[in-house]
Amino acid sequence: TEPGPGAVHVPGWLDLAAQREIVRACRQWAVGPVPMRAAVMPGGHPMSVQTVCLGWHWQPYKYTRTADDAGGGRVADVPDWLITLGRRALAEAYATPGRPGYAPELWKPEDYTPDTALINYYAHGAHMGMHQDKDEKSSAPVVSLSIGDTCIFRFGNTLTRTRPFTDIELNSGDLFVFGGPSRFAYHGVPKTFPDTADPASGLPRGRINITLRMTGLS
Ligand code: MD3
Ligand code: FE
Repeated sequence: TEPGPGAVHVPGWLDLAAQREIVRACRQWAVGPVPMRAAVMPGGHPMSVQTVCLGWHWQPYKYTRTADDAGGGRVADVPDWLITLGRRALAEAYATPGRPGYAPELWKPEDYTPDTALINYYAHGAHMGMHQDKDEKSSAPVVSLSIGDTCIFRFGNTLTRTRPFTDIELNSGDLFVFGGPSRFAYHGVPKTFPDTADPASGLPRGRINITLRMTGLS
């Protein structure tokens, strides 16, 4: 399904075994070398979402090599397996003939080398307001992986943070790729649904979202 040009949703892309492996890695990243934290907005309010970064450290609104708002350490690298997963995600979303949103011209999977990954954790009640991701100096696609609780993802337009937008349910295992004309659209997560992951799945409570990006920085 394709809510906008370059925006491709692939429900259930990650199987449960892959989701569990990713959760295991996330648990380790969350403790260090730079611990997961709620970034503090310029007005002084902490975000309700907690974030741990790989490759580059994101803080509102810039990327730094060291986490000067979280102890000053250097964040862990993006592991090769995650870069490979990002290339597979692009191949699936853009380069699979017949899939809605098929757009092999938007980005070649082999040219996709994400140098940062942001891992967001939504405890019950956390949300993310409408925003654009424009701290990256590259227009490479963003690959998003969702694990755990179902959420409402709000996909807007490039010009305003308001309507028109499309609300889409994202479930555990879903892949979303945002490239081309969708790369700089406003988006947010107004709501998550507590305890909607299958209790037999062994997944933690809450929601995890991983985004892979190319920063264009060096
Ligand atoms: C559309 N995260 O970390 S992922 C973010 O679920 C962020 O945690 C949300 O927005 C989350 O910045 C949404 C989907 C997403 C990520 C980046 C995008 C959608 C995007 C960039 C451009 C357009
Ligand atoms: Fe975003």
